[in-house]
Amino acid sequence: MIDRSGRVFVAGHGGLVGSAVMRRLADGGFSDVVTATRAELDLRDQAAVTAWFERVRPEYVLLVAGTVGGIMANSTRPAEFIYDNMMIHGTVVHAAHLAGTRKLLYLGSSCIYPRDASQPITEEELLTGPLEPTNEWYAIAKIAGIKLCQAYRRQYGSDFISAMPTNLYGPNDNFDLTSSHVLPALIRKFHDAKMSGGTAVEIWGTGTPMREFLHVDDLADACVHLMDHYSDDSHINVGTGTDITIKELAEQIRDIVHPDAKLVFDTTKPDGTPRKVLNTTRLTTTGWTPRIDLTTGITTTYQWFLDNHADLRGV
Ligand code: GFB
Repeated sequence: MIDRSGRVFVAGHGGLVGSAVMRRLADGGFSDVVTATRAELDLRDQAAVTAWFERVRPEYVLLVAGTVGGIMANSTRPAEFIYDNMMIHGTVVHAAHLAGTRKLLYLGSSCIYPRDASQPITEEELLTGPLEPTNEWYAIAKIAGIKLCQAYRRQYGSDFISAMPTNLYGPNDNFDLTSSHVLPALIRKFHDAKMSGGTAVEIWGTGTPMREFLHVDDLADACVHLMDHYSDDSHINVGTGTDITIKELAEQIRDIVHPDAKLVFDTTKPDGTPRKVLNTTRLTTTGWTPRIDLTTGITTTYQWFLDNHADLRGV
């Protein structure tokens, strides 16, 4: 178990994952949690990050910062996705090493695996085949992050671990239709249709791709669990082990948000990876399983949207 009174740095505390980690640390009795806003610290700037670590000296680091987005953002902004992420991981891991950080958890993504990986995807599938083209820039940066942690562990004995979460959603998600992931995008689209009295809701692609969805509060809980109980060279998958088609997801969201709506598939938009479901055996053998089922998760995330997005909810 890591020391609850030790200083913990959450890199990326304002994002979907970071804000969930902040809630989990507060609930877990962590008494010394430190953060830095983008204005205070540019995580892509090695000199600034090194100086910050020398001054603040966090004992533990949860590296959950990054430039993230859905299929469209990944395919249209490849330079930002590869540069920002490679820099952020490089600076923070190196500074943590220099400052003698006791343990660091680096968060990757299930898109690190080959497009045609065997399903459910085990950790061993990494680097066994070509990546999905819509997100290869982000995936390459995330793979570099895993290798970075392994390299520091091998050369310096650093206790740096990597976790690979599946597709995430929850409070503080991005509901912008050009950069969001599918789940918040569809909540917003069904909601917008309901508010405008419309029934047609556009779903990108064919609806046949399969995805696995994990509530971000479950991920945050898994991160703390792994900080307490996992210390290995290999990355570890974090998911539910269950997937559904995008059509089934859209139907579930429709039933919760706007039951009268009709699904219209825009097949000019990309499908991306045909299927992406993680094998979570390694995680479950450490004694962790998720708690929030998809229906509950969608319902509470929609409520969060209604409570927090007066700007977007058409009132
Ligand atoms: O969530 P998403 O953008 O990312 O898309 P990926 C998942 C699937 O939902 C794709 C479809 O087949 C989309 O075509 N989809 C349907 C939609 N309607 C929509 C919509 O309105 N918005 C969006 N965004 N999708 C991402 C990667 O891949 O997964 C990232 O690009 C990251 O690198 C993330 O790894 C977890 O699951 O395809």
